Amino acid sequence: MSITVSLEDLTAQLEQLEAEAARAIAAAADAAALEQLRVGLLGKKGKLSAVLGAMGKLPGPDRPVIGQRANVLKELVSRLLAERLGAVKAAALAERIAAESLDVTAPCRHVPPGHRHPLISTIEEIVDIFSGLGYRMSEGPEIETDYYNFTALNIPEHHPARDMQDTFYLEDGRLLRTHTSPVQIRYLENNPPPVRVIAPGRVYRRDAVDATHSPVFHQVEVLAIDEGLDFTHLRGTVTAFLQQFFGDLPVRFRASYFPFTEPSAEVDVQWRGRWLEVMGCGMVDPAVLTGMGLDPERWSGFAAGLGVERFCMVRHGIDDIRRLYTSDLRFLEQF
Ligand code: 2NM
Repeated sequence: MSITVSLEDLTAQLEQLEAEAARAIAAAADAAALEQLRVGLLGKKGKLSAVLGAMGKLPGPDRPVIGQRANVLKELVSRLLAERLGAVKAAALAERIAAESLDVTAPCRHVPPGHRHPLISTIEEIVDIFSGLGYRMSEGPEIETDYYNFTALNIPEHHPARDMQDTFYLEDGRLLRTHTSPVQIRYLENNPPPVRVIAPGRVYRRDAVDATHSPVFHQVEVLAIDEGLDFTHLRGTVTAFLQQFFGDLPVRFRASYFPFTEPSAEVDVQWRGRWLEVMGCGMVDPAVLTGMGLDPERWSGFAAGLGVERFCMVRHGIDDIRRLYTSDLRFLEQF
């Protein structure tokens, strides 16, 4: 038994399908419902496929008429699906935005603002003053070789000058730097004079802890090398720096000794009526210049070094260096 289908039948079916699809799509509430409709209408086992399956039973000349009509339907349904999908997504977004409204006046959890550690601000202040005097800043490794920390600075092995700066050694013979001068030696290797450079950083000495000593502390070292530099340039620079940092107070230089400078001096400032020793300095020893391949007949230089903790303690009236390392907020919040 064969079922006969007519062109009119199929055309009517397609028209009915179109009307049904348009109604269902317009009523679909969300993306999932639309996907379900797409599968039911246009999928392999969907309603359109069913109609097209019956097309084979039409007389030959009628088939393209239904084929074309089916294509028009397919395109229309696809377009309606896409449009409706856009609309439901936009509606969902609008709803979410309305529901998630943000009250910018609502009270919030209190997060106290942080600030720099007083040691860091002291370093920054010192670096700022020297950059105003035309100095570059340079940094280097805290683990150093014997050469950069001692030998290049005119402190040979087995020389008593080594006792001034006892340090910590690694098993491979390297050591924790006792000053930031090695940074300046490295800087000179890469930058021909004239140079003006300061080297801030952490340094190490084998010292017992007390109110004024720590095996780890911070230094800033200063170096200028040029033609014609003499002790007056050293004195002028150090005095200008100290008066910017501490205010316009008396400064005095006392003869001293460092292996890497000759002559050398300690510098005191008169702070609240007392003389306080605040830095060391001197003219770079010709032996250091020669070691760097510089002719001491042409180049001369001055250098100075200071302990950041001491500067910080004097400035803020702090009586114990350990306060700078214990991270006690009741103390640190005062700065
Ligand atoms: C000081 C005192 C005197 C110093 C020397 C050098 C270098 F690299 F040029 F040799 N840098 N810093 C120096 C000189 C440091 O600290 C108390």
